[in-house]
Amino acid sequence: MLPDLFADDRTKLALDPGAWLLGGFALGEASALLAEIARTAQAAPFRHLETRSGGTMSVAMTNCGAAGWVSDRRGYRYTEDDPLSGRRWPAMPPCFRDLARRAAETAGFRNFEPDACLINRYAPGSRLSLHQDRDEARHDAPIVSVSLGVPARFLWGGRERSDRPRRHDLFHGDVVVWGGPARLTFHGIDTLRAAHHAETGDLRFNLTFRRARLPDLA
Ligand code: MD3
Ligand code: FE
Repeated sequence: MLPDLFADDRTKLALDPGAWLLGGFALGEASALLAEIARTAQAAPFRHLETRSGGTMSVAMTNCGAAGWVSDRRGYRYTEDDPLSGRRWPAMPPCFRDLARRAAETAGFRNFEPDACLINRYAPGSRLSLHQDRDEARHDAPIVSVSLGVPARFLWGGRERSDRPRRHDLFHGDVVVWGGPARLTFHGIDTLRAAHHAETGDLRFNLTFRRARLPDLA
């Protein structure tokens, strides 16, 4: 058999069936994305959400789009309003939606219509423990994630929490698309190491685009 010359090509790497790493896919737009993150955070500041168990997340979060993901003592859910302000979440910038749609299309998912963009901010020491994303109304749409700033070690397991996680480094401008059989994969982010990035200092940002609600409610 011929060797697969593209097996390690980061421009489009199959991590698993339904899971695609698009290495550097957002590099050319990264500065524009960071500017829109800063603008969003002026209206809806980053905050450390409470968990149901009374802990506080080490990752700071905010949202843009028609729906935003929140956690508090009542649990996890999507809301139309930012609980901090009582106002709608800031609109999703067109360049966010365009990027998410192009990435989904590149991975074979046509017509992705994200209505929620969760923005995560990691400082040195922040981590996100192994979890599934299953608070969305439908699991047929993919999830698109965009990494910006300091690199992180991404952990991804299988369909069971007990599946031994694999590790993968995510760099500035990397995009990952998860759909189909990969949609409910357990995943997380290892403790962020102290490092410097020219555009973000010691921070890492992650955009996660989702279809949170049913289309007729959008
Ligand atoms: C695999 N965020 O916000 S993005 C999250 O880098 C989240 O901030 C991480 O997990 C971050 O929920 C990881 C990569 C990712 C996102 C969603 C997934 C991987 C996924 C959904 C299903 C399977
Ligand atoms: Fe997640």
